[in-house]
Amino acid sequence: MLNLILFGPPGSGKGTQSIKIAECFNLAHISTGDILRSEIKNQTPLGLKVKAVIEKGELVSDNLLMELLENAIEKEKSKNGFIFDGFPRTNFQAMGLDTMLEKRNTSISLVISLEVDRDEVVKRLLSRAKLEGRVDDTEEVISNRLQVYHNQTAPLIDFYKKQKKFVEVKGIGSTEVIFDSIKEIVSALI
Ligand code: B4P
Repeated sequence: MLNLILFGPPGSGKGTQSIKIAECFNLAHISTGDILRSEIKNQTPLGLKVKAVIEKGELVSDNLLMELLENAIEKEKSKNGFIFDGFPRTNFQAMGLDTMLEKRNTSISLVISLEVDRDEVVKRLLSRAKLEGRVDDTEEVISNRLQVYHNQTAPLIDFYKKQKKFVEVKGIGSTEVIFDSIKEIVSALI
C-alpha cells in the first residue's frame, strides 16, 4: 500500500494538493478538516461538540480524532492506499496512526511537507475568507491556528525525520507546478 501524509501549516495547500494526489495515484483522501466541517454542517452530536473548538482555531481532542480516523479508514478498502490531509497534528495522533496502520500490516510510506511562509499562508486564508466565508479564516483565528501549528504540530517534523520519511516541497507557485514536484517524488516510491 502507498500511505502518504501531506504536511504543512494551515493554508499551505494540503487540501488542494491532496485531491490531485488521490486522483492520480488512486488513494483514499482522508481530510480530518473536511470530515469535521461536514459533521458541523449536519449538526451531528460530534459536530455540535467540536464547533466552538474549530471556530477558535484550536485542535479537536486527540481521542475524538482517533475514533473518527478509525471509522474513515474502515470505510475505504478498494484503493491503493491513503493520503492523510491535516492528520496527524499531534504526537499522540502520529503514534496512534502508526499503531492503526500496523494492525493492518502496513505503514506510512512518506510525509510530504509543503513549505510556505507565514505571509503567504495568511494572504491565502484571508482571500479564502472572502470567497468561502470559513469561520476560522479571520485574522485573529488564523494567527491562533499558526501558533497551534507551531506548538503542537511542527514537532512532528522530527518524529518523521527520525524515521527517514520526511521530504519538503516548495509550496509556493502554481498548483500545477507544485503538484508536478509531488508527483515526481511519489512516482519514485512505486
Ligand atoms: P484543515 O481543514 O486541515 O485546514 P487548513 O490547514 O486550513 O487547510 P489546508 O492546508 O488544507 O489549505 P487549503 O488547501 O485549503 O483544518 C481546519 C481545522 O479543523 C483545524 O484548525 C482544527 O481545528 C480542526 N482539525 C482538523 N484536523 C485536525 C486534527 N487532526 N486534530 C485536531 N483538530 C483538527 O488551501 C488554503 C487556501 O490556499 C485555499 O483558498 C486555496 O485555494 C489556496 N491555495 C492552495 N494552493 C495554492 C497555491 N499554490 N497558490 C495560491 N493559493 C493556493
